Amino acid sequence: MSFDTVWTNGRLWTGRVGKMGIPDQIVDRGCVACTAGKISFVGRSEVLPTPIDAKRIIDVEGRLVTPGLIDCHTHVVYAGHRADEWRMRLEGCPYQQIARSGGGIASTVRKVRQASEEELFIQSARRLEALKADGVTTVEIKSGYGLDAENEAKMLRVARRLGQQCDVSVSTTFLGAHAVPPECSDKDAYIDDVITRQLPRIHGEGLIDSVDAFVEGIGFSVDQVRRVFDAAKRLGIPVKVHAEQMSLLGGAQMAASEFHALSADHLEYLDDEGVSALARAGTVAVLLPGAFYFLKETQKPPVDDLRRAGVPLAVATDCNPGSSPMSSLLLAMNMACTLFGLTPDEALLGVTIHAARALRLDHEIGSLEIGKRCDLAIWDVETPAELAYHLGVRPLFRRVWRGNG
Ligand code: DI6
Ligand code: FE
Repeated sequence: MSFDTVWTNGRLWTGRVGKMGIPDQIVDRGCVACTAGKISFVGRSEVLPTPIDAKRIIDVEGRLVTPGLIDCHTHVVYAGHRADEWRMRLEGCPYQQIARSGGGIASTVRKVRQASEEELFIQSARRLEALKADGVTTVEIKSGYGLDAENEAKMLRVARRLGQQCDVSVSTTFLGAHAVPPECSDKDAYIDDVITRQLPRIHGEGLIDSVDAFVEGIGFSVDQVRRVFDAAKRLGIPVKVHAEQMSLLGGAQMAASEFHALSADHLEYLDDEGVSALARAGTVAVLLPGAFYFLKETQKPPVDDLRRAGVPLAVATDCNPGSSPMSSLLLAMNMACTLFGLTPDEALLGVTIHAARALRLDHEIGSLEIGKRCDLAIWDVETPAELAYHLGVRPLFRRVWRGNG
């Protein structure tokens, strides 16, 4: 057998999960081989016939090798910043009040509409580079700051272009139902626009991999979002939801039980029925501790209940200018452990195989298995727990995307 590249002498954390939900043991003196961008061997070096027949052999000298990390919930495409608003919040003005008085998401909408596609690309690429420096090889990117057909499409074109030009895989999410745009006073009328104008047109341009919506007092009601999801379903597009972040409205339960949502995200206020609905539907719970931290929230997601119910837990940055201006997935892992009580192993599963599942890409990425894409992160650490432990160190040695790197 002839390989393109073989990485030898690694300590492999495969991300494969056994029957009891427990990850495989570390494979010492392990090898990963790549052929045509896909993993063609993974396991102990002894099993490979010697001498190894490969165009390139890289000795990683005992370093930890994991699947490339996956950030399954970001709003990385946006323009400007909201540091002024942050200062107001530090002085005691609540996030929801700022949103209701025309700031918040609406202020980023103004900046995104003003920005050219090129400007938006340059600003977003900078944040994407920071994510990549943490070993990220796949990123989900949402729209939601355009809030009309033209600007939502502009955001998702930028997202696609980032995926074409930045050595990273991008999964796009249409989040037209993120907020009501400044020019519109009626939420139902805006939802009509999302369903009849934005969604069909942007889907027609091939820009939508999934559809998301924000169920919240400052966002939309369960009934309004149900209409958006019905429209997505008719087009055959999978859905996910921002739900129970600041209050319990039942968005997660609706999305899971009625639409088999890929994921339900935030979930600080999720109740028992919501937990059961996620478990039954196989919906991934995406935890976003950056937003919890940055908004100084106190209500934590019901991690013990989710775990007991067997709901897969993912962890993401929620990188956005208002509630989580964070471009470090390793920091999100640390926060998931320190703030929400995940174990370091759970945090790592949360940015690999469970994040892949939240994007319906678990057959292609998220673990070191033959046939999957050869996306790897090679780390200057001894143990997997160190990935979530070091703050601000960025222990990445090398990032491999589709066999390159
Ligand atoms: N929840 C969030 O945390 C972000 N969007 C959402 O639905 C916040 C977006 C922003 O404030 O710009
Ligand atoms: Fe978000």
